[in-house]
Amino acid sequence: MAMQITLLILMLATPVAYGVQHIVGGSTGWNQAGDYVTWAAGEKFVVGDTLLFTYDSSHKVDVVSQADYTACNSGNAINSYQDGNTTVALSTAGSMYFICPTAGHCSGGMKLAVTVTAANPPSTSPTTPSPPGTPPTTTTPSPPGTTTSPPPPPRSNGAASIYCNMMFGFSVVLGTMFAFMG
Ligand SMILES: *[C@@H]1O[C@H](CO)[C@@H](O)[C@H](O)[C@H]1NC(C)=O
Ligand SMILES: [Cu+2]
Repeated sequence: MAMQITLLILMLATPVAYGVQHIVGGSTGWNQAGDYVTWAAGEKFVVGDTLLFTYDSSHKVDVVSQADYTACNSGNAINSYQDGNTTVALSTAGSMYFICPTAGHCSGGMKLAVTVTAANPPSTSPTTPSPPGTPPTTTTPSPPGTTTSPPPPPRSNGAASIYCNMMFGFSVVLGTMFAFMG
């Protein structure tokens, strides 16, 4: 029993780092066949997530400004990668822009804009109007100890809710223990 308690305490003490890795272009990857407008529209980018660009040596990844994204100009790139397997951390809320600097590729559509949202937006801010017709998101908490996680794991409401679920599980376990002891 002491073992289980130690494990639970360890779980609680471990900071929850829960970022989603977005493989740019999905199974297509980063190349001229990709449609990155459609791909990005189907993803939800949150601070703490990462992008993974996979590409061959005919391509690169340049991080650029919005203006250079629009103009397909790689002359002022903020960052440039060419290792073929590039992870970019989405560390701040806002927009990020990527283009392939190989001649003709960006203008042919090899460009990506992502909008990154804060990890824990205020849930009930009266000044934040929610989009019409959006149902409230309800995540069914799974009991602790359940290890049925299908890949990829569904995004929960964030670290806070995971923490809450864990705290809930913890108190249930403690309560049960004390019920048996007393
Ligand atoms: C590419 O990078 C990802 C994330 O760092 C890593 O998991 C994967 O093993 C890498 N793949 C190759 C082929 O290096
Ligand atoms: Cu390219």
